Amino acid sequence: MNRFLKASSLLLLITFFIACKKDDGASIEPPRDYAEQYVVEKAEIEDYLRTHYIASVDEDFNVDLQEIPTDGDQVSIWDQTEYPLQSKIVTLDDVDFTLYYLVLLQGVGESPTRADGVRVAYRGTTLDATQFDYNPYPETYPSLAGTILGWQEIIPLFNTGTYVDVPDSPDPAYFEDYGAGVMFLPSAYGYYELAQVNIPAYSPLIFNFKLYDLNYVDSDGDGILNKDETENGIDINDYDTDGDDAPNYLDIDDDGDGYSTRYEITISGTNDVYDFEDIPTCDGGTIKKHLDPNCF
Ligand SMILES: [Ca+2]
Ligand SMILES: [Ca+2]
Ligand SMILES: [Ca+2]
Repeated sequence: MNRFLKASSLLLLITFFIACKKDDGASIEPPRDYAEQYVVEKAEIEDYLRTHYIASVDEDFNVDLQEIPTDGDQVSIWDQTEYPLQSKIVTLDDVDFTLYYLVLLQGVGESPTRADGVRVAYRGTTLDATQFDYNPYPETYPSLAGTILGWQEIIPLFNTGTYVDVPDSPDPAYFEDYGAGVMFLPSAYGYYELAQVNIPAYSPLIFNFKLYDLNYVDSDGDGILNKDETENGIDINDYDTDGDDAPNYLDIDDDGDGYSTRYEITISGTNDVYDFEDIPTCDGGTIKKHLDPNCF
């Protein structure tokens, strides 16, 4: 997707210069209202799900989605039961969005947070089946936070796979039992008003993706991995111990007591920090001390 971001910047620049040449002083059209635009796209996405079917899923979980022909008896993506259609409700600017997705395989390993590194392969298409990107081999992204919002919401619902490298075998190593799925995203969770190569502005996007591997990240460098900056499956964006609007994974003083988390979890007399599980509670306390504003 970096490629797209670059392409997008270039495109913006070109568009800007063309716009300037054509009509000096003309203002750039503001992005459309999320709620209004989503009404249109939700209908488009649901129509797609009711008029297309899963023609095939191969052994590498590459999916072929096709339009149901007139008088065809294929069962739509919406109605089929082999890969029951799933959805996740998310909120952006007070608008609730339904992100539809299919689980082709859950995966057996770990799940990333929205700010962890991932190794993925994917194919991206628009609803009219235009392929705008295709990366069939494992590609590394240092953080999901640098990708579109839809990836940040859906990929963490899957698990990584197992790396298989047979010693002395000339065959390349590979992954098995990895998470694989399909996501159907409204454009607010893609590129919205920013047109990309082969993606017009306000295009819903379909990604067929595989999650092979992940790399846990410590975004705020406080010594605690993002995955441990929350609990009970709460999205790391929504976990904010001191309520200062900086979620713990981006807050260097999680409990807001004036002592940095790193200081609080450093083992006395050393420069090392405790493993997360070993961070002590305060005397008589029940929560780890970096989350307890009553001590440090
Ligand atoms: Ca951290
Ligand atoms: Ca905070
Ligand atoms: Ca603190």
